[in-house]
Amino acid sequence: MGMGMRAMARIGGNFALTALAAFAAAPAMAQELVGQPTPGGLGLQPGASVLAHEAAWFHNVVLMAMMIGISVLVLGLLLWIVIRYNKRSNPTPARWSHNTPLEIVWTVVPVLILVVIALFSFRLLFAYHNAPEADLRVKVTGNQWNWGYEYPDQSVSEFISNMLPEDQATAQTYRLAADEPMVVPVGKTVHLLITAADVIHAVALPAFGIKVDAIPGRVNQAWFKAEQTGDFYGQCSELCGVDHAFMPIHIKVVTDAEFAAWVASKGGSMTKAADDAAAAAAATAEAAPAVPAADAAAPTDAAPAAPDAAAPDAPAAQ
Ligand SMILES: [Cu+2]
Repeated sequence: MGMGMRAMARIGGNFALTALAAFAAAPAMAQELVGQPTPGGLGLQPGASVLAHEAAWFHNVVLMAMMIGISVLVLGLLLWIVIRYNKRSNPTPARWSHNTPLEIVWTVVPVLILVVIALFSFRLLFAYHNAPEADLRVKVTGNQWNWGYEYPDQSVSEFISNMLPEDQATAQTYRLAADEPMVVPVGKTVHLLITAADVIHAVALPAFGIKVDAIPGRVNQAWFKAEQTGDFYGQCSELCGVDHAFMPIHIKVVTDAEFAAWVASKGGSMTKAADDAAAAAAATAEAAPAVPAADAAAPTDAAPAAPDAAAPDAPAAQ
């Protein structure tokens, strides 16, 4: 009996120590690896975008507090009933049933808990949907079993991103790293236009707080603004077939200059949007020869003014 108790105490003590060590070690280890899973890590990956911080706060502060509070309350009630109302301490049990005030309390309190969760949850949902103005758009297409990335504003046509084979990746980044990552500039708002070519896939990138389905015939949207340069890894998160585990999402965040160099290496142009606006303005000028030459030339010089060049004609025509 004595031995048994001692062994139990030792196991309990070891468990408590292990749990404590895991909690103490997790934040320290998690700080070392941003954008990828940490071996032995607990909890969410450290965030590198505003949505990831907000989602982590919602989970760690709001939801965890409620889960712990409810668990402790229920455990306390159970222990109280077991100790106070067992057969020995309470030989003659009460025979009453129903207690209206108590029933109102256990209906209203859970409703209030859900309302509080909903308030924070909707706030987060709106943050996901109210994306700031895009600095850059990337069309993301899920294929069986790789990803296609296209940059319409920079005229970078779609390229395919395949998983790096085992002998070219490190043990840590195998099944996370890709041969042709999506490259984006740091500190810029990136809109992802997400679709699929065959079956449903999903874009998930924990460090940016993103998980959005890629559905054939439909364009879903996600956004992020990377806070630091580096490699960020995610994976397809919708079971999409036999190679589902082999189509990682690898996003490389670089400086503006590096991004411009990368766009050039892909045969794209950083000024594509400006080029298009200028071309549209020139076309408008040609289509309306009556416009004085000075007015026609102005929008060509200042590309963003191109839509205004057409505007004065429109109300006149109606
Ligand atoms: Cu997939």
